[in-house]
Amino acid sequence: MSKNAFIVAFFTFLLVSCLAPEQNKSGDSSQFSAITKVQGQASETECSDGGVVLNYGIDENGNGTLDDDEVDGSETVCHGEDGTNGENGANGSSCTLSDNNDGTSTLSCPDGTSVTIESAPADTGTTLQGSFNIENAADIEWLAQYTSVSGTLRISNFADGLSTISLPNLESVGELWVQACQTCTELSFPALTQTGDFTIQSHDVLANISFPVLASVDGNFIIKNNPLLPTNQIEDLRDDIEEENISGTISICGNKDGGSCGEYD
Ligand SMILES: [Ca+2]
Repeated sequence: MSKNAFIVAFFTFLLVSCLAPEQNKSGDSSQFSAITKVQGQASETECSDGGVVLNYGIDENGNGTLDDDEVDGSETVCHGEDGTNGENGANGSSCTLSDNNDGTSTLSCPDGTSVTIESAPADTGTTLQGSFNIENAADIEWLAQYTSVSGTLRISNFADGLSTISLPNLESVGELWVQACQTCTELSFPALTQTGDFTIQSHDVLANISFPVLASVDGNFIIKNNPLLPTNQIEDLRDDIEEENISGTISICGNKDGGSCGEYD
């Protein structure tokens, strides 16, 4: 029952209770009945939370309607004050993502729905298949995206004046051949652990080489004819790798403070 309907019913009950004795006196209660009619909404000054103005009277002509000339009076009935706000409800639960450890993950939601998605592949580095000849700085930059080269990496005959050749991401190479960079003073391969044949030769100004984690040379170890590269630095590298991890011939000659190469070196 709406609030207004309740008010009308309540008021009708009151009115019937008050008027019934007089009607009984007349002995003809069926001819007259009390009736109310909503005149309109109560004003805000009358009812701060809203309400209605009710007209009441006797339906003297028995037409079921309170006609204007039947109105005996009016009453304003206000709604009750609004209650205080309730407490906020608990937060809803959200979807969860679980790893299936098989390259997929499952997203599950409280409503029972779920979806399996492929996980992003782990960053395992990339292998460049084949053999490549690196000749300038742009080639070096391009190669930096790879961690491995399956074939021979030949770095030779640089013509663009690069002084340092650095491949910080390269971890393994099928064969490394660095030759005749006439402006190169330094070679830096900080991540290289594995190579096949290992050759560094014929650099006029090369003075420093850095292979701090190189642990295996599956082939010949040849560093020769680099007049500014100290021989003891080369020998230290050879010792760090350890000779048993070098499967082929070791040739160190023609470098700074070292002996010259013979006919067959
Ligand atoms: Ca009437």
